[in-house]
Amino acid sequence: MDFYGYFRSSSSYRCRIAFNLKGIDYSFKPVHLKNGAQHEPAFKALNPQGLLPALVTDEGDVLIQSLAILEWLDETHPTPPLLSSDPLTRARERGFAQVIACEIHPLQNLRILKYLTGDLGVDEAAKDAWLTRWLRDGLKACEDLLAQRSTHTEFCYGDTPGLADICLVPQVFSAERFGIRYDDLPHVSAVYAACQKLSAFDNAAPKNQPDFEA
Ligand SMILES: N[C@@H](CCC(=O)N[C@@H](CS)C(=O)NCC(=O)O)C(=O)O
Repeated sequence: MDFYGYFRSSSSYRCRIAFNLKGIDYSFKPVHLKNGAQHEPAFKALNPQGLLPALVTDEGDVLIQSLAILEWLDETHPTPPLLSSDPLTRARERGFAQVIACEIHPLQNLRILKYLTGDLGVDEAAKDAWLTRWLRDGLKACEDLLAQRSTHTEFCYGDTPGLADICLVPQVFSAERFGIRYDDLPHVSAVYAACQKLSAFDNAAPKNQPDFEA
């Protein structure tokens, strides 16, 4: 399959972790977000939203939206599973993933930051305040959700990494990139550290991608 991504894109990062955990081979098609390649007609023919990632399956079907791609990967390559076999835990894993993918990440997206600093004329300090407000609030909610668990497992919702961890790690990476602190969030920090020890996560990191730029 063909995977359209970018080293620094956190929704691409999520999919890379899942590919690695499941041992799925793919052909990487870099789309240079900073240069605006996501707006080119060839890419918009795949994803009219002009957003990464996009996955073209071996049958030629195009999939967009990282959470949908992750669930499709899990359904078509069930081992190891990304979701618990228990419906309640599954709902919690999906809820946690959506806190990140639907509530935090959209507010740090390139097009949003460009609109703030370009169209609205917001200065760098105000942009940083925006990022700090929304990323900190979001990670604090993740911390509180992890603290509420009845069992404090090594990963978010179990002894093996799953959907929630796949979403958390790129979000913490983004916090680091934007200079947002999270060292006072012990559960988030512990899960992040546990994931970092796994090659599936390390190999998916932006610095280890073929299109990486310092
Ligand atoms: N909800 C989407 C988010 C997709 C998204 O925002 N992708 C970013 C990269 S992480 C992007 O392509 N941004 C391009 C832009 O803002 O112009 C998903 O989970 O796939």
